[in-house]
Amino acid sequence: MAAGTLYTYPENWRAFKAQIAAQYSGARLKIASNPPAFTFGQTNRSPAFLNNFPLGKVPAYQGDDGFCLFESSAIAHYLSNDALRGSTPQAAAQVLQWVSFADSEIIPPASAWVFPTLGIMQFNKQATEQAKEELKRVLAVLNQHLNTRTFLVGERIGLADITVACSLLWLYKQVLEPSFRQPYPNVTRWFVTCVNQPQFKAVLGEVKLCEKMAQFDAKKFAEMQPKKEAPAKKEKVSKEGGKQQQQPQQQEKKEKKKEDKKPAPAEEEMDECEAALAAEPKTKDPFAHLPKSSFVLDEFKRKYSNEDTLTVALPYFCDNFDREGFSIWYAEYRFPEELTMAFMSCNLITGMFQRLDKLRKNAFASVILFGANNDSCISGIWVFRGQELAFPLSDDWQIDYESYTWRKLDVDSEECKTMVKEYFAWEGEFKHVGKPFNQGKIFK
Ligand SMILES: N[C@@H](CCC(=O)N[C@@H](CS)C(=O)NCC(=O)O)C(=O)O
Repeated sequence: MAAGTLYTYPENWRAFKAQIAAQYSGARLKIASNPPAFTFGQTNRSPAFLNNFPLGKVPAYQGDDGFCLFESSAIAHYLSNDALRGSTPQAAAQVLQWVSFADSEIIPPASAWVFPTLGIMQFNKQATEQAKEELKRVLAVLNQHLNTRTFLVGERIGLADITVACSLLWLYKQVLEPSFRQPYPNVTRWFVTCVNQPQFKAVLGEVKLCEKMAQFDAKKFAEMQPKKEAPAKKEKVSKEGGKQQQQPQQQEKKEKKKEDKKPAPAEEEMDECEAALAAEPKTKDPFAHLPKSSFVLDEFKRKYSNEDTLTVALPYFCDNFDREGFSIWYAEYRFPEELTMAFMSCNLITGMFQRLDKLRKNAFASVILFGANNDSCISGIWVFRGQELAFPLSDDWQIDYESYTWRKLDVDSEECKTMVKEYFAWEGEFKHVGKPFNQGKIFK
């Protein structure tokens, strides 16, 4: 069973294909879509990323075993099972047919029509009208095919349905208003069936079909253009919503006027993906609602890093811990049988810490790898701001936490006191870990 990380930006429909396929197949997929794990425009241009994915594009997949793959359809294929891929040569070929159909027949006109409505591409009336006509043809083909079928290939949902439905996602959300989709009832019936499957819902959430065709969002488009150094320009919006010729300010020189009359050079506009990312709402502090705490986590961390654990840091922790403002959790890695080389398991732990860097001000953890190569387990003590597990509070933090079981400890219990002491000091009996691990070597 495949297990690995999918690098993408949030809400990327290309990544959705792989994510939904993984929901069906049971492949274990971590999503790296936000800092610190992944910053679109930075991480994907770093030498380390380019070494694995030379185009620097996302989605990109890296297996826990190091296997790297780019191109969203290939990733979705890899994360599928045989049932999704088509279990006969004919079915598999038909799946490929619909995947190619989505790439070459749906995506180009869908992008031309939908992106201006999201304000991430300039509006061009002719291009939009042409896209609408192309999509009518595409929808008619699908409608005809689905006239006698529930799904695109075979009797069950497969990769063809996942891929084509994801390609139609933004169309159905933004522009396919009831009158436009009315001639294609089989397509809408099939699309609604797909997106209401639990495996789709787990990734897409509730998909609300468009009620009124969205138009070009000129304001958003203007806002999302990168700031230029040139003086401010006035901008008018035509009745159709198209941006008219930009007018330079009067005091600018004639030469400058000439320049400004040219359409903006392509490289100055955001590409569709950067614009989609810029459109993401800014995340707010997930702990903002909590009352101020008397326990200064930073101060404890300073003592823990610089002074003796048992004589200084631990007593400070016990004396100052704020049970209303913080909670203590025991975490155990769920798949110890998959841990092989110790250095890889250590990377797993440190990778998790790196991905959770933004939690630094609100959490502390001491995690230990017990045992030896090919026979080990991981567990730790986590201290979190608030009384709930912090991970679900932010999409940024959800990559690793499902690989662990989490148990909130009663701060007054002997169990908690012992665990805190042992994990903080990295020494002790670790009775709960059991033999042979608690007698074996401890990698810290
Ligand atoms: N055919 C590719 C397209 C991937 C693609 O164009 N990705 C864009 C984001 S939507 C990207 O990563 N662009 C970054 C760049 O070009 O630097 C796929 O389906 O995976």
